[in-house]
Amino acid sequence: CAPEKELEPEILHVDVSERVLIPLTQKLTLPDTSKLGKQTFVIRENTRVYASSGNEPLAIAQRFVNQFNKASIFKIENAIITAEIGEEGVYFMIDSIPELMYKKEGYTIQSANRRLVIKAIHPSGLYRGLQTIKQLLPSQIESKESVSDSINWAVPGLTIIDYPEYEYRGAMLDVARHFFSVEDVKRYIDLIAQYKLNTLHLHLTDDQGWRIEIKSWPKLTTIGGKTAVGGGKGGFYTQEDYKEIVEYATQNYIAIIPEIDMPGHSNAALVSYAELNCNGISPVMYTGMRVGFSSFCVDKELTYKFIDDVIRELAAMTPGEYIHLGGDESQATSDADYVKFLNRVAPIVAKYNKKVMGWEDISIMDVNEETIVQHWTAANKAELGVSKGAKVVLSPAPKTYLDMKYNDTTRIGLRWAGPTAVDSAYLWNPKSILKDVPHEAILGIESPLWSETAVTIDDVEYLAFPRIIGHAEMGWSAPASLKWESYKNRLKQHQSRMDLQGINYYKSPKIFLT
Ligand code: TNX
Repeated sequence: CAPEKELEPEILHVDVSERVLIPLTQKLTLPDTSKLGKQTFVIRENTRVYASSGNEPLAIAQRFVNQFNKASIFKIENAIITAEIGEEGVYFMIDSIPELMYKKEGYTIQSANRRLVIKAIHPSGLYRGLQTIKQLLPSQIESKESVSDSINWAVPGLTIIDYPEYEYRGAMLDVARHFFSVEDVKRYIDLIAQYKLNTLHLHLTDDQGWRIEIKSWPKLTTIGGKTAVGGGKGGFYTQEDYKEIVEYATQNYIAIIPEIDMPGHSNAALVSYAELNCNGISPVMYTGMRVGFSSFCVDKELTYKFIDDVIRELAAMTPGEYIHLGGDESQATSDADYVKFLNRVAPIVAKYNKKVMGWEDISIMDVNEETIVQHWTAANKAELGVSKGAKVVLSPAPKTYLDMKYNDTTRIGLRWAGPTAVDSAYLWNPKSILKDVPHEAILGIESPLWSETAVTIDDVEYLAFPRIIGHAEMGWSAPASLKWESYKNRLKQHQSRMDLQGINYYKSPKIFLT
């Protein structure tokens, strides 16, 4: 290894302002100016990467090595396990950290001349810390092939103590209106994970398509999965596909929340099985964009046998705690029937050891402390749920619906809650969306992307990016640090990172070079 005296501080000094972070960290401290240059950490050919014992820290450290080796012209060696911090190198260590008590996703980084040390109390924190490390390196770290220019792989000297403001930071993808392949979903996971989101809610069923194989009711997918909005070819996930998505998400410390929408938004199921309809007659597949016309048959016993089978099979493949029951826009079901129905279904979810999540409309049923209601349009309904003890996730449509157009001229998107420009998506206060809701009841923020107008993953990226990045920052960073001008400048500096990843983001002329 190169002795310290050979280093040239002038060349190695990296100003942290050249490495802007999104989301902002909670606490970042720089070494005093006289030591700045000397404190820069540089990755060289002989740099070793270490992890504390256990599969997960090692896998996270190896992820770092793999990404580095993809981008760099010289290669570093595979990560190895170490019991303690010793020689020069990069360290991913599980440790007890008093400042991070109860902060499962928190982490610390210390970057100095000889060592770059990431510590956390849980592997998920190491994984979040890895995302910060990538942003502390030159943007070429995102390159998918080795960059030929000689890159100074330097991390500025600093100390970070970081943890999320909210425990739930999510994205939702509607795979029912248009279907997205396993590869597409993995790509979306990659893109959101780098901004420290921890939940992906999959809207698996709707009037236009049923997208998850249920072995005891096979026609759901062979019939109900056959089409999509606009009459396209549709598709579905086999149980193996779904498990592959769950596994991929787990490796990225993202929980999957599957949604089976009920009692409304159920036309695809009702088409698949005539006997689920009150009159025993199947409707036809629907490929339009209307909502609110379908309902499961509340007074048929078969309905509950069906839902028990679906939830049993889904719960068995879902390690996360929640099953989302939808419950939105059930205009074809009376309120009395709606409550009767959901009060029978919620215990089925509990029977399979899962907790209920639903759109805020479900607040009129017997929700409890374990329920999550998801606010989207009617604050009073979410407030009702919270008054009964439920927790809330915020997805206010005018701010977080990624399927809204950015402005009148953008090529895809709906209009009903928008248009939503990039600044508008960022400029809102999660604490003032609902009245009389204690801060502890707000679990976090989710950005839903309904896919009526999104046909390909390129369309998804166009609608999601960059708005979802702002939501990710709101979910992670301290509220007092959220300033549009600062965020806008940082986002602009992330353009090259997005370009290297081939993200099809909307190039808002207010922010990016076009
Ligand atoms: C409302 S938000 C819906 C969806 C549509 C979406 C389009 C919600 C719970 N329901 O069925 O796809 O608007 O923006």
